[in-house]
Amino acid sequence: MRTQVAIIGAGPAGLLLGHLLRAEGIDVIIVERASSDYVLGRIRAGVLERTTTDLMDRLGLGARMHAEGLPHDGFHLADGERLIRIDIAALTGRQVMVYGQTEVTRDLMAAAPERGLQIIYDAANVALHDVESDRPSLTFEKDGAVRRIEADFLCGCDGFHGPSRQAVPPSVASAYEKVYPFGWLGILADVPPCTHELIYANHARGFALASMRSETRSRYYVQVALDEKIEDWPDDRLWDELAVRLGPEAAANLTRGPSLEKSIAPLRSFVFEPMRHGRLLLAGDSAHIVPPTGAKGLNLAASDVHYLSEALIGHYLRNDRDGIAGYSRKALARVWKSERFSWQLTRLMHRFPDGDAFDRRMQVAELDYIASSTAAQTSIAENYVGLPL
Ligand code: RFL
Ligand code: PHB
Repeated sequence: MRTQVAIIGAGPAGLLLGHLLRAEGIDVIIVERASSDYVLGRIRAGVLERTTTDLMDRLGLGARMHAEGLPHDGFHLADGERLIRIDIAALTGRQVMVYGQTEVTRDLMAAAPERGLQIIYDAANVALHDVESDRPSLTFEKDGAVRRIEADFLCGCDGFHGPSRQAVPPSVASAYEKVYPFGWLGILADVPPCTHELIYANHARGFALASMRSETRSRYYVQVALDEKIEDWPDDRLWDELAVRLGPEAAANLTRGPSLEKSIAPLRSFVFEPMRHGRLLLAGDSAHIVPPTGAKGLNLAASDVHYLSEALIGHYLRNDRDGIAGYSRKALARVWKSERFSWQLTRLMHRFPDGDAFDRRMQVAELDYIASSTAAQTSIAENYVGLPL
């Protein structure tokens, strides 16, 4: 098989990129290790920046998102005593959209056949070849046979554990990493959310987040130690813990119900540089990870894909070679700013097992400052809604 662009991974980064290239008539094949059901079964991001919703609109795929998604004007930081509202709409003139990654993925998947976007699911042992040459290729196994796809470019959209990043020789790359000493235990349940807006709570027993997917489906998280297991957290224990950590106001409105999904995710910050090596281009979680506290992971994948699609479209439609050469620098400038914001909010809102009394006083002082300063709230708001492209 031969194509212009071969994409590894059919998560949001790969699907968005595939659609943006197809919209300009560029030939694309996506190769995905998992099945489509497996991809849709993963419960992840819930908050979309305008940059992400704009991409869906540009593709003409935003109708269901606008009909079913919930535009939010603000969110809250809770510190055990008070709720600090960050009025993102008043402070930035922008909103965020609460619409699950699962739904974004579903919309992109559903539109693939009619737009000529070929996705090969259940592709085992994907391997990248000759990325430093003008004729890169990838191989994979499907239905007992080994297949090869030759392409002009390979795009690594295969998440943190995929093979693309490994195809960049360590001698030309740098990786920066911070692993946090805790994870998030998430629960999804068909119960109405306890508040209209998200609450990020710093409580003595650890962080908690009240989020949602719709008026009837809630998503909550609690900070847990890395050695904790799902079995340690029957639904009742989790609801009790949320009621304590989110504070009395939220607890009074907390509707309990059986979990549809429960999982633990470790938290890390990670950046891999550069995001291009020869004809291999990385986008999304394959190149960087943020802790979920700032709701930035999916949105960063979308902004990478915006820059990468511009570069590839310039290459094919305008014979512009500079776009590809400049992709990594452009994408990383935005990545590092999101890394900073996600790290700062994570540090502010969690209880660190190795934190001392001084660290705690710093959190209290920072929350006090945020509560009393429009400048501080504006800084948080403009990062939360997403920095300009
Ligand atoms: P994905 O979604 O991991 O997709 C990668 C795809 O590549 C496939 N793959 C392979 N395919 C072929 N061969 C291989 N060898 C392969 N190995 C892997 C995988 O099967 C998969 O289909 O990466 P992508 O597309 O870069 O998208 C990134 C986002 O998924 C991620 O950043 C967000 O989910 C992060 N995130 C959040 N982001 C936000 O913007 N807002 C949020 O509110 C938010 N909340 C979250 C989150 C992530 C979380 N977890 C579980 C990590 C909340 C949580 C709990
Ligand atoms: C979610 O709803 O899954 C969610 C919302 C906000 C975050 C992280 C996750 O910061």
